[in-house]
Amino acid sequence: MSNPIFGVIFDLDGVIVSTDNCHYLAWKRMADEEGIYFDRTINERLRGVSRMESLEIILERAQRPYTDDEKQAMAARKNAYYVELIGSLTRADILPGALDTLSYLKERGVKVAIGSSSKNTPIILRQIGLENAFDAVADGNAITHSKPDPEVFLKAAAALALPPACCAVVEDAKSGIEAARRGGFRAIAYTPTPRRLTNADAEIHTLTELLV
Ligand code: B16
Ligand code: MG
Repeated sequence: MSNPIFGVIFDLDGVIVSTDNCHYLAWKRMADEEGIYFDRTINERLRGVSRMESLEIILERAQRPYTDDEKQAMAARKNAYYVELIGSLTRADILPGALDTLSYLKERGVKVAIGSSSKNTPIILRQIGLENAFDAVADGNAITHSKPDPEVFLKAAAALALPPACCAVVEDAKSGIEAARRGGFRAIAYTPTPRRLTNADAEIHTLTELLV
C-alpha cells in the first residue's frame, strides 16, 4: 500500500506554465548568432536541465571549443533573451487545470510547493500572479545540484516539513522523474502531449487527473 500524500511538489516550466517555447527561442537566437545548429528535438533534451548543462548540450554541435568565460557570457546572453520573452507572460499562460488543481488540493489540506531548476522562478511566478499561491518554493537559486539530483525536491519537502515518502512530485521531464524517484517521492509524469516518461509511478495527461 502506498503512503498517504500530504504534499504535492510541482515542477514549474512545463507543468504550471509553458515556458518551453521561450527557452527554445532564446537558445535558438543565441545558437544562430554563434552559427551552432540547434532545433526543437535538441531542445527537448533541455527540459528540467540547468542553464549551464543546457549550454553544454547545445555546444555538442559547436564547431570549436569555447572557454569558460565565453560559456558564461553565452549563458548570460541567452538568459537576457529569455527574460525579455517571459516579460510578456500573464495569468493566461497558466497551463490548463493548474488553478483548479491547486485550489482542490489546498481545500483538502494538502500542502503545495514548487520544485524548479529555474533561477527565473520568482520572475515567472510574479508574471503569472502565483507568487503567493504555494506553501513553499524551491528553485535553481537554492540548489547546488540540479535535476536529476533530488536536491530541489528535498528542499521543497523540508520547507513543507514533510518526509519525501508523503509527497508526490509532478514533472514533465525525464530528469525530474529521475530526481523524484531518487529522492524517495511518488513520481507523477505529466505528459499533455504523448511522450512516454518511463520510470514514473503514474502518468497523467491533464492536471485535473490529480483531483481524485
Ligand atoms: P533558467 P523546470 C527548467 O525549469 C527548465 O525546464 C529548463 O529548460 C531550464 O534550462 C532550467 O529550468 C533552468 O532555467 O535558465 O531559467 O535558470 O522545468 O525545472 O521548472
Ligand atoms: Mg519542467
